[in-house]
Amino acid sequence: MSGPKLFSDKLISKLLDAKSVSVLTGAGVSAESGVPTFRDPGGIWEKFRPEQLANFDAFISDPDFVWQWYQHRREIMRNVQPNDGHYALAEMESLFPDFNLITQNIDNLHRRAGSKNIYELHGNIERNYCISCRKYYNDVSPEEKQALKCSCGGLVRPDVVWFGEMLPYETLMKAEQCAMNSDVFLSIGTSAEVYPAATLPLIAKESGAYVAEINIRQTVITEDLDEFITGKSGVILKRLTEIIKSELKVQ
Ligand code: BJW
Ligand code: ZN
Repeated sequence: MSGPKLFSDKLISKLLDAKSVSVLTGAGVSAESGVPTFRDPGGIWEKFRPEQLANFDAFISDPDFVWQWYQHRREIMRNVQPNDGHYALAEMESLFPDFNLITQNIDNLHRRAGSKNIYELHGNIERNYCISCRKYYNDVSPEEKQALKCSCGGLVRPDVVWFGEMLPYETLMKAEQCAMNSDVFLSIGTSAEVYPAATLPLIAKESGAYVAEINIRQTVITEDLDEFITGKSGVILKRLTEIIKSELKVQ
């Protein structure tokens, strides 16, 4: 394997011994695909404050504005492709006896890359549901410029988790179990500023896992973890997967 050393031998040996590996991904994992992050320079919240768009009150006070915002982001997400990081994570699923991908991303790129065991904490932008009867509307035309109305008369909203809303209960419980049971936990491309997702790497650490963070810059939790790996997740994850495969003698 050529090139500079990106991570420790300890991480490799922990991964080779691991029965259960879990990862938490955030917007940084999709940055190399061209999906804007939230809190980086040029990120989404530089133009719009979260409270303007990512909460229920904003939707109720101006449904069409919020709807158009999500239609715009759907357009971006439909036109991008998974990157090396998404593909590496999909491949990792077959390299470990138990591999869990917990994501805060709503962009569906992990699924498009082939990951199967996915826990989506903040929903999925491709789905919508009626706020009155919870009927789902998933094949909405990009041409729909106004917030859809359900057959029952209720407003149809994107199936994403806004500030002040509970995360899907079963998914969060499962994610917490994964964190508690993992031998190695990777926190990748997330600022770790949004709760409760941000507690998962810390839960894993408290439960005895070896916890590494992959990010282009340090975060608020870096100091609490075992290892910080600096760089783009696409590059790091591709390399990490190649090394694991070569050690395991997998083609
Ligand atoms: C790269 C890279 C590359 C870039 N490679 N890396 C005070 C204390 C504690 C909690 C709270 C509090 N006040 C309020 C709360 C609760 C609140 C919260 O956490 N607020 C904080 C901001 C303080 N949380 C909630 O409300 C949650 N619900 C909840 O707690 O329910 C219980 C409850 C209910 C009622 C009352 C009280 C409690 C819900 C959170 C929902 C978050 N929703 C969003 C929007 C989703 C829909 C949409 O997209 O429109 O989810 S917000 C946004 O942030 C989105 C993301 O999933 C989430 C996390 O962001 P992420 O992924 O980390 O992205 P960035 O941009 O922050 O970071 C990108 C990182 O990538 C950076 O570190 C870069 O360096 C890195 N990077 N390129 C590797 N190539
Ligand atoms: Zn309805």
